[in-house]
Amino acid sequence: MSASPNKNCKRLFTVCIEGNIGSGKTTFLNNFKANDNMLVLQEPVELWRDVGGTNLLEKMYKDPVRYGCLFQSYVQLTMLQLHTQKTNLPFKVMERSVYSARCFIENMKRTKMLEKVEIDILEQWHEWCIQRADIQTDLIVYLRTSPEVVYERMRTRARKEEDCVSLEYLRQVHDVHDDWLYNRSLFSVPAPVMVLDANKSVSEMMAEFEKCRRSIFENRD
Ligand code: DCP
Repeated sequence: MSASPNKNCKRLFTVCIEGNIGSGKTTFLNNFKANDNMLVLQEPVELWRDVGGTNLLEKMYKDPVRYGCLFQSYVQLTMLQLHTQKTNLPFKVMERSVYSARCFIENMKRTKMLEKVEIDILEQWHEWCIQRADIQTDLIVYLRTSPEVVYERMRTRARKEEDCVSLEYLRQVHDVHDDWLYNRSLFSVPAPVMVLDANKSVSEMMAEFEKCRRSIFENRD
């Protein structure tokens, strides 16, 4: 772990779980469901798969040039909806965030997948969310993995939309996350970052989860 959460914080304490595709965010997040003082918000992948009957995730992978911008714009909306979901509980734990949505936009920029004007608009939306929306975050948990490990996991889980996702693409997505949260050389980091080695097996990750959970509770009270 490389950081502690903000101390003495009595308002809602928000944690975002981040990491590459297949890094184990959902499994890690689900462990928090045993705590009845936490609102646990899974990433809205199901919404992306069914936008009024259209599987936008599938369209994005099949034709990223045509649908990449539209998809990322919808991701930003649905993530913003999670950030702003009200609760009376003291803790909110989210899978991904508006912040990491920027990683995918950055990758589309690096690989020249989108037109400059599309990137400009997505970045303006992102900037507006960061500056104006109530998306305050207290801790980022970065499930750091190697691209080879997540590639194997992704093949094993066999989500049909991800059939065409290559190891090369996972390397790109890894590099953007690492530049952002590990090397700290990309866009700004909105909260302290806890880096966990998520190449570990599910059972080994339980110990990491316990450390993380304790640290969140200890640092809030
Ligand atoms: N995705 C994307 N752009 C985003 C967010 C997600 O293209 N801004 C894609 C990548 C995946 C799918 O959506 O194909 C879900 O990705 P996540 O990494 O967010 O979720 P996973 O289900 O892979 O997470 P994990 O396996 O870590 O639980």
